[in-house]
This record gives sequence, structure tokens and C-alpha cells, in this order.
Amino acid sequence: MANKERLKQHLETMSQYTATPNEGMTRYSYSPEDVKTRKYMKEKMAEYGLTVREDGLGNIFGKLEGKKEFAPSVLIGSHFDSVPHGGNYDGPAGVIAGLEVAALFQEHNIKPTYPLEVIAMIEEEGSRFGGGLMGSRGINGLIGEEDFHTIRDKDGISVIEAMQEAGLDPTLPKHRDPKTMKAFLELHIEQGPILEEENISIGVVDTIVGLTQFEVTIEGKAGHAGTTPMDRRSDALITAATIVSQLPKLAKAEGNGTVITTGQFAVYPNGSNVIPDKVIFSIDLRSGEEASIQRVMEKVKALIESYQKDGIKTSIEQQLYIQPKELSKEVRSSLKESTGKLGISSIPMLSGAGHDAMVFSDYTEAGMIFIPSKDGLSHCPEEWSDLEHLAQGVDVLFETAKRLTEA
Ligand code: HGY
Ligand code: MN
Ligand code: MN
Ligand code: MN
Repeated sequence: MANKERLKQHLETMSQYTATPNEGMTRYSYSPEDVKTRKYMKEKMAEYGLTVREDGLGNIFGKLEGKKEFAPSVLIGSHFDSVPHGGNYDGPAGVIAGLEVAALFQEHNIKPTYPLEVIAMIEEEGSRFGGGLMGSRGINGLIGEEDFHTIRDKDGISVIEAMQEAGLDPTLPKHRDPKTMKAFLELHIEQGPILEEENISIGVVDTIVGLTQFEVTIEGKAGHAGTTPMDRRSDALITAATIVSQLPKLAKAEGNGTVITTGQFAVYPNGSNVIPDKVIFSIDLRSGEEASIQRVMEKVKALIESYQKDGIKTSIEQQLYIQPKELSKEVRSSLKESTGKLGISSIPMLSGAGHDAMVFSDYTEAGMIFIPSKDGLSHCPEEWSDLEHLAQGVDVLFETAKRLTEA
């Protein structure tokens, strides 16, 4: 059974490494907080008898060799970056679960047939470089090498430069051959209210919604707030705000659980007495139905283009597009079997949040379990999950990992 003291130590230690202490978890990829967290996780991987390596993106792998030479691994983990002012569990709960499964393999002296690998990934949230799922997309070859020189953060620092500044080696291999992976397992917090409301311990994820993310730029004309008559303005902010206020209606009209969010809204030059000449804002669009994403995407583009007039220029850049993903039936039934064997309550679930498992699901057998989130809250400092539920989730993963590393 999972050792709750170890789980607690990991949570408490990793929760310290935030750029905004007392105001939630802010841990951007390759930041000083990332470096402290990665050092801790690598130490723990070594302590649990794993061979530790980092890839050319800074994803961390801790490997327990199997009896079978050159056999594909069962990977268990998640991401360890965060949203700004987020919580301590989104991502780290899954990495900690992987660490604890490895500790249990060591404690029980299990030498698996297939290797077990604990994985801790960078930049799943996209908080620093936009787009998201960068660690898992890099591992699975979905981002070209040259892109890591051009993808830049808000300060214009590229992924490669940021890695070098953090003392990481971007020349190491990034892409991983799918033949080296047998399965990918991820424990994640639900980030919603269902498990808690239904008093269920584990959600076995069957589908993850599709999602697309855009960056929209509206350009107008800067001017003096006092001397520019109202009918002679090309005000980028008014246009941007008018567009954003019409987005929820498009999602509601589509149905199918389609959701749309503008989370970032940057005004330039951002002076209180200056008519804004540029606004850059984000659009995050999701649905369980791919056709819904396509339909709403077309309506959003048409809406934005319709404001290209009276001195206003609009442009839209798609940063991420990933279809709804059904996870591996084989892994889902194995996870379900483990919950039954352990007498832990579980239900099948749709995930409204995107996860690294949705990337791996195109390259290996991917499965995911949720543990309850208090009041369904996430992506905020109040995010919290019960240690008992985390321990139950670890036990389910341990049972499943033993099975998947044997046959
Ligand atoms: O946005 C998401 O769904 C995930 O938290 N990256
Ligand atoms: Mn998240
Ligand atoms: Mn997450
Ligand atoms: Mn995720």
C-alpha cells in the first residue's frame, strides 16, 4: 500500500517551489522553481533505485530496468509546471504517484519483466511558451527541432535559450521511438466536482475533450485620450472586447459541452490616457465532439475577420489543435480491474481538461485516473486533494503497473 508519509513529504517539498509563495503555485518551465523541483525529483528517483535521465526538452525519466532486454517501458507520470497562481496538485500529484509506485516496486523487491519508467514533464500548461502539452508533444515528435529556437516566451527567450539558462542540455535527444513505450499511465486531479459529489474515489478516464488554442492580435491606432474625437478612433481594445464578449454565445449555441475561454488579454501600450493600438488575447476552445470544435472555430474566425475595417487589423494564430481522444480500452479495463481488486469505488469519466495522456494515446496504450478535487476547484490556490484519495490512486496504479509490466 502507498506510504502516506512519503506522499506527504513529496507534496510539502514540491509545494514550496513556487514563484508566488502564499499566492498559489507559479512554476514555469526552466524557472528557478523548476530547477529546485527537478533536483528533488531526480534525487528521489535515484533513491528508489531508478536510472535517471533528462531528454533534450528537460523531461525527466527514472527507469527501473526489466528482466527483458530492450523491452518497451510502462511509463507513469505527469507534468510539474503550473498555471500562474495555480494549485499544488495539478500535475505534481501524477508525478508523485509515479515516484511512489517506483518506491513500492523497490520496497516489494519487484523486478518486472518490462521496464517501469517514472516521467516528469515540462510545459504541459503552456504558461511560459503558449500552446501547452509541449513536453509530451516533444517526446512524441510533434514539434520540430527548429521550432524550439523560434517558440519564445513573453520576454522573447526561446525554449532552447531558457533551457541553457537553466543548465539543461537541449542537444540531448527529444523524440522517443514509440517502440520504446508499452503503456503510459497518468494519475491526475479531476479538476471538477463529480467524484466528490458522488463520493467516488477514482475516475477512470475514457475520453479527453479535444481542444484548440489561439492567439488573436487586434491592431488599431494609438492616440491621445483627450484630443482624439470619438469618431476618429481605431481603438484596438474596444474591438477586442466586443469580439470576446460574443464568444460565449457561440459555444452555448453549439452545445455538446463546448466551452470557450479568454484567459489572457494584453493591452498595448497600456497607458490610462492612451487609445490602445494593440491587444493580444487568447482563445481556448474545447468540446467532446470534434465537429463542434470545427464549427465554432469557423464562426470565431469569421467573427474576428468581420472587424477588419475602419483602421482595425485583425490576425489569428492557432497554437494548438488536438482532437478528442479515447484512451486505451485495454488500459482502462486494467485500471478498472485494479479498483475492483482493491475494493475502491470508481466510475468512467470524460475529461474536460487536456492532459499529456491525450498525446501519448496516439503512440502507446494510454490510460488515466482521476482523484477527487475539493469543491471541484483547480487552477487556483484553493486546489486541494485528500491524501487518502492520492494513496488510493497510487494503489490502483501500483496494481495496474505490476500487471502491465508482466504481460
Ligand atoms: O488546460 C488544461 O486543460 C490543462 O490543465 N493543461
Ligand atoms: Mn492544468
Ligand atoms: Mn494538469
Ligand atoms: Mn493536463
